[in-house]
Amino acid sequence: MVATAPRLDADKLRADFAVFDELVNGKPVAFLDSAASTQKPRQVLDAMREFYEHSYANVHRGVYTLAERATAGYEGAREKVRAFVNAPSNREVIFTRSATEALNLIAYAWGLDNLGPGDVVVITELEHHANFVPWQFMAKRTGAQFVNIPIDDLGELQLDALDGIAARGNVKVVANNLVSNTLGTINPVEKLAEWAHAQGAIMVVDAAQAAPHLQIDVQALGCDFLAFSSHKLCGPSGAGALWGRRELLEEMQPFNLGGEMIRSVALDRTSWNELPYKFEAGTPAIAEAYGFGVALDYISEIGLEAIAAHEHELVVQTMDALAEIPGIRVFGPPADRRTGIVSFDVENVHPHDVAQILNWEGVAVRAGHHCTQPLMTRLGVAATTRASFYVYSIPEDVERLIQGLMKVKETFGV
Ligand code: 7TS
Repeated sequence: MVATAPRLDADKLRADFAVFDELVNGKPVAFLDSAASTQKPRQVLDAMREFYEHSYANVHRGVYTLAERATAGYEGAREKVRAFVNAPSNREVIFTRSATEALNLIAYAWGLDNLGPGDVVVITELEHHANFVPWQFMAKRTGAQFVNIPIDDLGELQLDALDGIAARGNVKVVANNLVSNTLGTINPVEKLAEWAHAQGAIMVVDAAQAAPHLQIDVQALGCDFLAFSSHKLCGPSGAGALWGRRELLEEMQPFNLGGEMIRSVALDRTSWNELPYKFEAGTPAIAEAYGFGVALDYISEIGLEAIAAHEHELVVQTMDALAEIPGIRVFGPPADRRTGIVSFDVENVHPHDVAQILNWEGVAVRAGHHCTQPLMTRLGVAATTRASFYVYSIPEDVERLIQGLMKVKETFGV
């Protein structure tokens, strides 16, 4: 018997997304900007509406039925996040506003007390600003060095630079994305985590661009913190998650202060609540966390293996077609070492002009630096055009992208 890889039926899934039944500017939309944020299926939207209508109150404080339902929905979502990343305990899962907030939480709450002169903060040349700027800021503030792992011309990390970095001082933290949002590169986080631990450092993983596309197992990755957002995996915006190793979270001071995160407050002394509440001050994004959990169910049911296989087919189709067009340069590694992201440059045409003409054709892509300016500098460009895929993307979207690019070339005479 031949084992068949799991597959998804994108045409069938598209029925869950109302936007694909509509015309945008008179055309059906070829939505190729899922790396920025995904569309939302009816299942998530209906569940959130139902939650607001029948189970809504503030969480963790009421003894009445609605508050109990709301708390059960919110805490149920925490359990879904835990299972999704195979975290050992619910107490290690903190709801945040986004991956950005989760990464800032680590940089502040861990960094302020653990970094100082002589220490080294290690990031990479292909970080999203969300995992770059907070560490740069914290290194400056504490007097630590801020050192980056360079990439090669394909956008892959040059791990032979690690010895030189270790020689520079006391490496305390290594922060890297599991998948690059600009190139789609899948980074060797397990290896980096091993190296980080050998230096006595912690490993912080930005999984914003990985969690929607690859099975995540924080224990197998061997990292210490991992952050991701709901809105990139069919869930609502305004919700994200941070997983952290319990010993570290226990030792850390809180990030936000106020209600819910305390055990007791008096004029002379305040003590902190237990995990995870110590890091969840104030009223959280309750229905959004609930919707996040429903989105995790939605994509888990489709299956991450099927999602990865589907995106791979679209990436191969895109890269093959782009290779046929003179004057187009594709950035990043070969298709088998990336997720569903393709960044490229059309010679002599600014990416914003490319995206504008594609928009007239009903093709939605992102043009810009993608919040990765150090990477743009390394690639020697100010911006790229980026197409990115998700469960509802279809080969016809790619065909429309390619036809649109022909229009771009015709318009600019390139
Ligand atoms: N890390 C990576 C790798 C990302 O791609 C993003 C968002 C973030 C962190 C921040 O996530 P947020 O949910 O807190 O905003 N990336 C993108 C993008 O590529 N285009 O728009 C947002």
